Amino acid sequence: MTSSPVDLTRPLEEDDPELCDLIKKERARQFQGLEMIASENFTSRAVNDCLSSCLTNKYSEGMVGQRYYGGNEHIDEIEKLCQKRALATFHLDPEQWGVNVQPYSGSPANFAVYTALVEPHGRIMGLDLPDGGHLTHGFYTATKKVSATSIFFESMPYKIDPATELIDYNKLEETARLFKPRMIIAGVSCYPRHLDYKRFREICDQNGSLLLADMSHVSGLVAAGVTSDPFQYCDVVTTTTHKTLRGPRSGVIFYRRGQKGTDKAGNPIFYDYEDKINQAVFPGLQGGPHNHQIAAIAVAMRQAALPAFVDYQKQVILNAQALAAGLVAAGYKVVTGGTDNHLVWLDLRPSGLSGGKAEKVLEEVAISVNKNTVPGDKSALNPSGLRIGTPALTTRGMKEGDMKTIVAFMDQAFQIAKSVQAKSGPKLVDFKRVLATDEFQGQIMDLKGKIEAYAAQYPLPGRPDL
Ligand code: DSN
Repeated sequence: MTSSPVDLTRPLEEDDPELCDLIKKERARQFQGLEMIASENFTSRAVNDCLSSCLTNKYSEGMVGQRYYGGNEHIDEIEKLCQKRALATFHLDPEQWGVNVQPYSGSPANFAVYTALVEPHGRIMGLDLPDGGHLTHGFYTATKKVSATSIFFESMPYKIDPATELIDYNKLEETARLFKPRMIIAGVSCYPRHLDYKRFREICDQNGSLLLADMSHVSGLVAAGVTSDPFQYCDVVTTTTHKTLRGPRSGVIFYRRGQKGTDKAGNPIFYDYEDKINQAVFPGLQGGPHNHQIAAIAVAMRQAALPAFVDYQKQVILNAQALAAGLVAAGYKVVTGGTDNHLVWLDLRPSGLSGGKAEKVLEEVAISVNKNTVPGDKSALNPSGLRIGTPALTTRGMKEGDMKTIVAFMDQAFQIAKSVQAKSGPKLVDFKRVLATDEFQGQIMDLKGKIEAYAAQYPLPGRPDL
């Protein structure tokens, strides 16, 4: 018996209606709700087009002009264009900075940098995870090395000063003097203030340490010139491309190149990061570059260099500040009292709610945020706060007035959460059980209806169908 050939030209809707239906449901969820996860955004139709293009078919291990496979003449042009745009978007001189656009995302980008520039079990310092750092900057507990950065390298966290809720640069300086790290990472996953890269540089110079900025969260703000600039002070800068930068899910590594200075005899000394980083990405850690992602980064970088992108990033910050101010006015505690960037860090301890319960109630009323530790939390498993971001809603066109409305929605959700907790007691499992009862589902559905009607006023970019 012969089988009938699969029609490889059918659109998803016809080829796989079951899967297509799930994607449509997710698109509807994104459209109907309020996406306020600080690391998320809505990318453009043009970026989506690259991601679903023929570029996904091609293997191209190696660098531009030096591939291990044939047929890469167009891929080379695409990767070159992406590199050129990435450097231009961040106002970098190609004589002084190079860029690798092949990392699959931020975690592989960071690991490639450590692999390239820190010897195995070499020392790394990053902001502690419970204080707003990222897993890839190192994380371990009393019983477990959680992050691969802590398994394969020796990581030492620096922390936030509990009194100011700001990075404790003095303490970092003191610890770095003792620990003598090979690399210090200036980077955050949840921190609402500008980073002092100059101070990081000074501490690095005191100890012969390299300075890596992981600007993933704020790279869109950096491109727009509305936050502090890591390139002025850092040796290497990594970023994801899908957060404030509003591109595809991917990662990029910028590294210094060219002349570093002169030795005592007056001979030039050159940076040696380029080959080490390129070789750590491939063949060290990755196989073929994801060319559809690289093309999509090129598109996003072009968009990020347009004047409208500066307006967008300014609005992202204005919205976050309006959100923070509204929450404070409504009686909530915002870590550091406000924000300079795209996120608000909410401490729910004074409100008597946990991050998990608040996240759950907001999810039920179609507001997506994530629970997050706050300074002083004892366990990363039971965080006391929320991280709330404005990049995605700003992309949909929302402004400060909308943030006021959203604060009112959130306040109503938190009041429901408090009533639920009064009945359920402290355990999350009991909280979820009581929340699911008719008594509370009526209030939840009512609020959800209002929020979905509100969100639906704002268009969603990207493909109109999927
Ligand atoms: N998941 C991203 C974030 O939310 O910050 C980074 O891994």
